[in-house]
Amino acid sequence: MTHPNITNGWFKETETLWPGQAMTLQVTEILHQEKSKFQDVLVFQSANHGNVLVLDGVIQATERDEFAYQEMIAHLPLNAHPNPRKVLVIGGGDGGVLREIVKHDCVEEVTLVEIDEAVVKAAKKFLPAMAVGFQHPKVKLHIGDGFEYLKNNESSYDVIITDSSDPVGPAESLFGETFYGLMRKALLPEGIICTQGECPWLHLSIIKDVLEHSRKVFPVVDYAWASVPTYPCGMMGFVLCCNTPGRNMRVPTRRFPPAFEAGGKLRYYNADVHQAAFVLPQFAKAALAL
Ligand code: SPM
Repeated sequence: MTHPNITNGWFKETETLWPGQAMTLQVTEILHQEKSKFQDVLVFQSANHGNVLVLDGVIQATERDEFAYQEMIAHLPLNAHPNPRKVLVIGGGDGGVLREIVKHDCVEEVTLVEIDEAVVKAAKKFLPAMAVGFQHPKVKLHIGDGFEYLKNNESSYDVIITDSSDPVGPAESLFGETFYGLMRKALLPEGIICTQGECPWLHLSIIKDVLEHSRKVFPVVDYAWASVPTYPCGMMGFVLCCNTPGRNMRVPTRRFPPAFEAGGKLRYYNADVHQAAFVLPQFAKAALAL
């Protein structure tokens, strides 16, 4: 098998969203490649980052550091909510976010809406430590368009997580005001959303736009980040919005028991990291008016 992003045994991630720079990873074997109805799907085995999922040439998850992103996008909103019982995930077809959500015993039902079944199938075959999330009895999988799903499910969810790729290709519309309006309508009172919030080093103008239209829709909007080494610049943001005026999402409302945090069930998130994640470097704090 060959792939246009792999030359002489190295994968190179080039994308117009981060011009002039490229993450490279050494490839030991191409495990899967297909043009799905929506995008180019690639999974390769790397020399020291485990198996790697790539969509349209952009790294989505490596087995070495995926836990940082998946834990944060899940546990920030879930632990900011007083009692999350019904959760919706839009995107997240690798299953890693599901794996994290079901760590919350109070969650009764999780629905994942993924537009591209090819991603789910590839994850189940080649990324079993992430796709394990699909096996949980509380999880329902719906293959379809997140936009359409939201339109048909008003006032239904305590937490909505949008685990999307970047705002080019199939995920572009997930960064617009209309989508945020639909998410708000799909929330129950006290509901919280958390979305993939790009990188302040690269995308301040995209993030500013998203925060601006979020503020038109939600009474409380905030921004957090995590260190994810294989994403461009190693920094990944999260947009959090809440339906409850005055709620402070920076302090966890609920906490995992200390033994759970320390017992190997979590590798990135803990209650201190939750609070620290909202502390931004000055250039980002000022630009985003936080
Ligand atoms: N469940 C993992 C899916 C990952 N979704 C987010 C991927 C983002 C990849 N690009 C990062 C660009 C950083 N600005």
